[in-house]
Formats: sequence, C-alpha cells, structure tokens
Amino acid sequence: MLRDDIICALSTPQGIGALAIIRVSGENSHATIAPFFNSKRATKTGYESHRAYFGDFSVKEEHIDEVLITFFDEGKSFTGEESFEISCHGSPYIVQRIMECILEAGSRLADPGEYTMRAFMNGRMDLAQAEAVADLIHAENKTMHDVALRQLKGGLSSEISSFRDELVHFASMIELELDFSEEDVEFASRKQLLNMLQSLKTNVHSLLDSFKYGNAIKNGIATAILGAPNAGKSTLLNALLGEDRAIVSAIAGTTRDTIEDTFHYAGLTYRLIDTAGIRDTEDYVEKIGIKKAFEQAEKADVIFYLIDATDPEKDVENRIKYLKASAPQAIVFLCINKTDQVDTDVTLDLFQDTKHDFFPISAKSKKGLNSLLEALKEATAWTAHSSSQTIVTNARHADALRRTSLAIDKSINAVELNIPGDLLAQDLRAALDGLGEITGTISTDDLLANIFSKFCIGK
Ligand SMILES: Nc1nc2c(ncn2[C@@H]2O[C@H](COP(=O)(O)OP(=O)(O)OP(=O)(O)O)[C@@H](O)[C@H]2O)c(=O)[nH]1
Ligand SMILES: [Mg+2]
Repeated sequence: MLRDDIICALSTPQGIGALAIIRVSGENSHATIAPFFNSKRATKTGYESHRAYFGDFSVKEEHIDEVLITFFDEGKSFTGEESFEISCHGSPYIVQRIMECILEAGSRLADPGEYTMRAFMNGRMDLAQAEAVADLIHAENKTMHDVALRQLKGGLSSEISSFRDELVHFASMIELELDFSEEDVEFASRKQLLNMLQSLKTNVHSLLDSFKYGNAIKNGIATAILGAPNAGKSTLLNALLGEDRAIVSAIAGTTRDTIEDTFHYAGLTYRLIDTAGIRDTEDYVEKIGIKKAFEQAEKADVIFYLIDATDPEKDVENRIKYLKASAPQAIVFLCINKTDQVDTDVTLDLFQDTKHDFFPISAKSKKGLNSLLEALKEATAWTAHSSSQTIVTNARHADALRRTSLAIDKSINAVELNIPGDLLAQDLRAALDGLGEITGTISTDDLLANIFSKFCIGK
C-alpha cells in the first residue's frame, strides 16, 4: 500500500491568507525544487535537516514569490521520508503556480491523510497515534484536545502495548507447550495465567467504560429539547446557540424535523437537538416529527423538558413519568418557560407539587439560562476526567476492545475448565489480535484506506 513516489499538497486552508504551506515528501524530493528555488545560503551549504532557507521561487524569467523552505532528512521528518515545507505568501495564484512546478518536476498530489499514513507505514507512529492526529485537528474543546494530545503522545498505545506484552508472553508459552504435547509439560503456570487474565479483564473493561465519556467528549453530550408545541423549544435552542438556527413562530407545530447543532459550555460540547412539539395530531408529517422526538429522547444523555408557564400542561406529572420511563438513561431538566409573562410566585406554586426540580426560565429574554447551564454542567460532570486517565474516544477502538474482552472471557473459561492448550492458544491469539488492531500491529489495506480517507488533504 505504501508508495515510494513524491507527494505534495497544500497543508493550510484554501483561499487567501497571510501565508500558505505546501508540503512535499518522498525520496529525493528536494530535486523537485532544484530548478526553481534560488537561495544564497543553500548554494553554499546545500540543504541541512531542520533548517529553513530563504530564497526566490522562479520559473525561468517568471519570479513567483519569496519563500522560506524548511528541510527534513529521511528518518527525521513527520513521514519518515526526506521532505520539506514551502512557506509562501497565501495567494491562491502563488500556491497554484508553485504546485504546478512541483507536480511537473515529478511529484503527484497527495491523497487525504497520506502524510500520516506514510508516517504510520514508516513506523513513526502507530495506528492509534495516527488517528489522534485527525482528532487533534478536529478537537473543538479543551477536553477533546487534551484527550487527543494524550493519545498522540502514545498514552493509549502504551497501555495497549503493555496488555499485549503480558499476553504475548503467556501465548508463546502455551504454544511452546503444544510443540511438546507428547511430554505433558506446563511452561505457563495456569495460576499466573489466570491472575494475569483477570487483571487484564479489569483493565480492558475500564478502558471500555471510558468510551462512554470519550464518545460524549468527541461527539457532544446529546441534549434533546422536548415539550408541547409552542412551549418555546426552538427559542431556547436559538438562545443557547446565540443565532437564529430554528424557525420560531406563535403557530403551534412549527418545528417538524429535528434540528441539531453543537454548543460549547464550560469546556464541554453539547449536541443540542430541537424537536417537534409533542401532542395528539392527525397531521401525517407532524406525527413523523413527534415520533422522531421520542427517538431522540431515547438516545439522549440530557433532556430539557419545556413547559409553557402561560399555558401549562394539565398532566405534567404523568408526562414526566412517561418521559423518564421511555428515556431512563437521560437526566431530565424540567424547564418552566415564558416566566417573563407570568407572576413568578404563582408559577412556582403551580409546579411546587411536581416533586421534581425545575428551572424557571425565559428563553426569549434569556432569564434563568445561566442557572440552567450551571446545573447542566454539574449533571454532566461525569464527562470530566482526570488528565492522567486514558480515555477511548474512537468507536473502532471500543469495538476492538469489546472483542478482546470476549476473547479474554473465553480464555479465562478455558483455563478454569482445564480445556486443551490448542483451544486456549486460539482464544489468547484472538485477544492479542483485538489489541493489535488498535495500534495497527494487525491491519488490512481496507481498514487503513477507510481510516486515512477521512483525513484532510495535506495531513
Ligand atoms: N414571552 C415569551 N415568549 C416566548 C418565550 N419563548 C418562546 N416564546 C414565544 O412562543 C412562541 C413559540 O415559540 P417556539 O420557540 O417556536 O416554540 P416551539 O416549542 O419550538 O414550538 P413548536 O416548534 O411548534 O413545537 C413564539 O411566539 C415565541 O416568541 C419566552 O420565554 N417568553
Ligand atoms: Mg419549534
């Protein structure tokens, strides 16, 4: 899969900017700029690794730009190959002309993620670290940034490797026993193996458990806004986002489809989901919207249930009971909206009997939203983690850990039941394979293509 040709790409965003960076990587790649780059210092010393050279980039008589080029020797670069970065002025015309020259001189456009894939193939990083590069670029909040950086520095990889090392030791002993099967020898103590498997099981489970946090950190904490039509759900969505994302109107049944957007608060990301107002209706489209609202509730981590203080529902207690039964995983916040329109004392009295905590708010005037958000922050503090803890954020890793965990259970079973070594060896191998998939010790071309195709071009 690894090709040894020279690749180039614009690594900074397209469009006008102060500067642009073009990356070139591959064996003997410096030859592609030899006809165009004229630098006084490079003429005297040649190119040294990790040094920047200032000079003119020209094609025959056409002076294209003044550029700064940084060189990296083979074995010392991000990709592990000889490579360099051209820093030029951020004009689309200049970028296009420089790229044309390098392409004509014998390189080709890089595929998405090809630099990182080369870094992986050349052993500069493992697969979990390569995936962390994409996570780091896409990190939208401090927590996600911390987790991605930790993974990039090998946090997850070193834990997985230490699990593998222990397993490899026992797996090879059991396989050795198979070679001497006639002689009834036991190279691996079953007691020690069992202890190791039990502790591995605990460790794998704790990593798997962290995926719940990891998923919330990466994709946002699913926060559904539900309630009767006209309760002010879309107004609340807009107020929290600070923009007119959803249509607001006094007509009940305005929102039909679900509307999602991300919202950041106190270093955490929430995926706010506005839904169709819940009521009995014969309208076909509205019915579909209401069904979708319940589906969102069933998947939500948090539900804001809005009640219109000017027109409260009669059977609030039952509604909340029903909601909590259909979405037992969710934390429900009862929000009494439009309190700007009513005497607050009367409202509080009205809902005092609900036996639930509730938040008097006005989505329109944004009154009470701070208290609601502070309560939200506290209720979702489970997504906070200690910086020393490794967190799994990638569904692919979680899937591999799940398979590893199954194989460990089978191995424990095999040891306890004193099952023949060949079957035990097979289960231990399966556990090793699951772990190996995470760091890429075991990978297929399809898997790699799938992972790296999601990267940006130039990374
Ligand atoms: N006075 C006041 N009016 C509000 C408040 N929140 C919403 N409204 C008004 O209530 C009406 C309905 O608001 P929406 O946000 O469209 O309500 P919704 O719950 O999304 O309604 P559907 O999409 O039909 O289910 C609009 O006229 C809003 O301006 C509030 O806090 N105070
Ligand atoms: Mg609406």
